[in-house]
Amino acid sequence: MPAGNRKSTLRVLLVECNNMNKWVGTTMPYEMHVPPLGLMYLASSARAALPHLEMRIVESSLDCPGDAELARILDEFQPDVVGLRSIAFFLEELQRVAAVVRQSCGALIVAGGPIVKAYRRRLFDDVPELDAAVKGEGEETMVRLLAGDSLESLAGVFYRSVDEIVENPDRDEIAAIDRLPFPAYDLIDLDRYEKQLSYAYNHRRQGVLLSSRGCVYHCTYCFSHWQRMRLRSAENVFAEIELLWTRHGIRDFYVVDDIFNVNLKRALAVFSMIRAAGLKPRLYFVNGLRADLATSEFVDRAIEAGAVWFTYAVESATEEIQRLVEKGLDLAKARAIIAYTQRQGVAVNISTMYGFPTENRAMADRTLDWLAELPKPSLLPYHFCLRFFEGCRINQQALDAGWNPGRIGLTSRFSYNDMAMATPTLTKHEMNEIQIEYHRRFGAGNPSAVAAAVGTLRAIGYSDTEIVHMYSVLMRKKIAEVGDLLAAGAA
Ligand code: B12
Ligand code: SF4
Repeated sequence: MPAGNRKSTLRVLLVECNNMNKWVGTTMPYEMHVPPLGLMYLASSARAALPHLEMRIVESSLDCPGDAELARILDEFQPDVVGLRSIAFFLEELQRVAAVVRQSCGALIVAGGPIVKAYRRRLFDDVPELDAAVKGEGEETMVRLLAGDSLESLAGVFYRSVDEIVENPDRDEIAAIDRLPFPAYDLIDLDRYEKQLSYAYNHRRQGVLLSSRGCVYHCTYCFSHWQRMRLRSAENVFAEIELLWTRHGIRDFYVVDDIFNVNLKRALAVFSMIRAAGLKPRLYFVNGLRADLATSEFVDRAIEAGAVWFTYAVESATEEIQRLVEKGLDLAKARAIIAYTQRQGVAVNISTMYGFPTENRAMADRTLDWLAELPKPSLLPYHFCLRFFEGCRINQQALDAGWNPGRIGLTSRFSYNDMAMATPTLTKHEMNEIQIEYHRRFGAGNPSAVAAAVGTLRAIGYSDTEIVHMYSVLMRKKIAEVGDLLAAGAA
């Protein structure tokens, strides 16, 4: 590996280790695949710093769902280093990929992504093939590693030494994130991703945008592996949009920031640059927008700049739970701006959750009643059972509320839409009832909600094929045409 490597070119294979079957269910005819942004960032930084690299990016469930396919890629590429990104949910896939890599070649195996801070040194027990794991932000650590720095001297890693796992100090996060090179879109096949479902369940040439890193809030249930929040400048964000527009022909941009609207002035500046340049992108805020920071001006300017998809993270409409999870959302402001956005005819998703420590049936019902007071239901049925990720403060809150420790850990391995388990304040039956009640009132069980969602999707440019594919995933059954879907709404 690096220090002792005599070859003039260093070959680095980066693998997104995910298993979309596990996520959407094995019977699904369509899968969601999003360009692996973290790996594309790593690749562009590494190439900019070290010209002698040859890099390749693959997504395991898309490019090599079988061991033989993965072994073939390894045999053909002959990597010196294999970098694996994963999240806690996909531990088994990380294990599968690491085992095949170790059987196939002698490359250095390095893990990264949220799974590292979730599992920490225990990851080396679960994945014995690992040589090292990078904590949090990866660009600088990866560059130093590939430049030949020894693992002993490398900040920001865990590594396997002779008979122990060593943790080095954290690396400071990059302050000037405007200096990071834009993600390496040339290393992924955009045509291939267009055939998959995007984060907004349509088939488009996908641009994925991360205009900030981290978050200023500290909700107790949130898993964040960034240390602090950093914003890219409006100019830098616009420059990336323009580059993706001109060089890669991308028209659909999926914004994955934790809170894109945390700084209103910057958000408005991005929108006015898009308009001034005469670009007409479609913007999808697929991750969270903070509703009580949004204003009618934000919504209007966003729509003028092409926004068609807004996602507001509410979680619970009770003051008790807002306090417990330290989110502190102003529910009156949230309701007003959500209603305003819905009236503009764009897609509006409202993410809510149930199953919080100390939450009882009356509190969970209050969230449903709050949703009923809005002009429309959430476009996507986003009412999830709370999941506990290792390292989150809510785990201690659950223990304090008398939860069974074994159950807390278990939930992070389930998908958000998997069935719920009982809590000390909600029986399993009640948990199921809450989910059924949500779908009866706002989701697939309400024909007028489905019809309204279909109308909005068509209005923002979704084809009927996209709508059918989207609902096949959401309802976990194959729907042949939109007519069937509207009829199925009553089922
Ligand atoms: C986009 C996104 C998705 C997309 C696409 C996923 C993808 N391609 O990664 C979709 C919608 C499919 C998705 C789904 C889910 N997601 Co998601 N998702 C995100 C989101 C919003 C952004 C990810 C991203 O692009 N970040 C930006 C890049 C730059 O960061 P990064 O990938 O972490 O990479 C950096 C470092 O981690 C490191 N790094 C990463 N890989 C490697 C590899 C090596 C070798 C090295 C050295 C370094 C390194 O360097 C990178 C650059 O600094 C994050 C939240 C967030 N803000 O990060 C959640 C997040 C990753 N998702 C999460 C979860 C739980 C899920 C689901 C399991 C939800 C569910 N239960 O149904 C599903 C699983 C399906 C799936 N395929 O991922 C959690 C993971 C928590 C955990 N403890 O593991 C997160 C952190 C959200 C949260 N706070 O809960 N997700
Ligand atoms: S849940 Fe959202 S607002 Fe809260 S800390 Fe996480 S990213 Fe920030």
